[in-house]
Amino acid sequence: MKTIYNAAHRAHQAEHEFFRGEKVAAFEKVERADWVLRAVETAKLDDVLQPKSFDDACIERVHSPRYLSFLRRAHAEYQSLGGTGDAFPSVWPIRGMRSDALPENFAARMGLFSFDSGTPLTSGSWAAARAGADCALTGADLLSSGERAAFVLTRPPGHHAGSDFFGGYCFLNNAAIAAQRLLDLGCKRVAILDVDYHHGNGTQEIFYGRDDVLFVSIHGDPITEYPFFLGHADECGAGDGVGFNLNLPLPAGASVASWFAALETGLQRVRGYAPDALIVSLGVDTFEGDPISHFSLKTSDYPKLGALIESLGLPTLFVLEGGYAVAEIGDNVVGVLRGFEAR
Ligand code: SP5
Ligand code: ZN
Repeated sequence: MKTIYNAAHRAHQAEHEFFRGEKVAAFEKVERADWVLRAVETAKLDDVLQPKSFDDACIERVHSPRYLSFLRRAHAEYQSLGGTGDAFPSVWPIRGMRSDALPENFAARMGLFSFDSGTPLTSGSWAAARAGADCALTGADLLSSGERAAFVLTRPPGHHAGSDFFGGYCFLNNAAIAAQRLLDLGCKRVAILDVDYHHGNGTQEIFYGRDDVLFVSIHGDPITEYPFFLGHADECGAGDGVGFNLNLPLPAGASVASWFAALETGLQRVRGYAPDALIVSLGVDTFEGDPISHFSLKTSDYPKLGALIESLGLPTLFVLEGGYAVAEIGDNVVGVLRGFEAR
């Protein structure tokens, strides 16, 4: 399968994040994509393509215009106020406060449009994320023109970003943007299977009230795991979306066998939905050596995951999400892709 690569990802280079009051090296770093690209090339997967350029209208199908206009200028605005380095939010509109009124104050808007302080907003965040969205859109167009599968190799990741907020290292929801593009190009139903260790709260939020996108996620139980405030098993959708959201949380430390059992449940639900296309939010932070996660998949488990996804027989777009064990991220991601192709 072809890879669509976001060369502009390099513009997003966080200096640090915070852990227990300390500045620690950012986990979501440039080398992640380098390792994946190297593994794609070593495996001779297929061509590596640059993305085409898409109009902002394609992104506004998923993200609100006021969020996008904030994000596009946010770091420049921060700098113009004397801010140095990466920008972090510090104040949020919690329950009982208003998020409809747009504040003038920059710090207030940082908080309005985010849900954590773990996502450094860098001078290159917009450029990198926007190019990533172009990769996702290019991938959707490839499926639409008849490709069986494609791989969107991009960072920063996307699945924690919602219609009008960033967080969890994510700014633009690449998987959601691709799903909406497929619908706009004629698909009636699209399924998103999210196998990242963390619940894809942004993707869930974007499609929660809709029946034209099925969201299925296997993840660490939010009772102990990030993003904590979404991803429980009883979240089934709302309104037209009831029955089209399936969360399969597993306790931190869950076995590989229980993970694959949850995957089987998720795949059954996707089969029952009979979508026209599948998008896989492909995080490999389920790996046993991941520095911030607590599942224990081994490198040899990833080809099996790819083969099981292939057995659905659907046009499939893989979109890179998390995975922070950089030395192994390439083999793990490409293991999934090769497992898909080998069947
Ligand atoms: C896309 C994705 O995988 N986002 C994950 C965001 C997780 N953010 C919280 C990270 C908390 C890191 N804790 C450090 C533990 C060091 N032992
Ligand atoms: Zn993750």
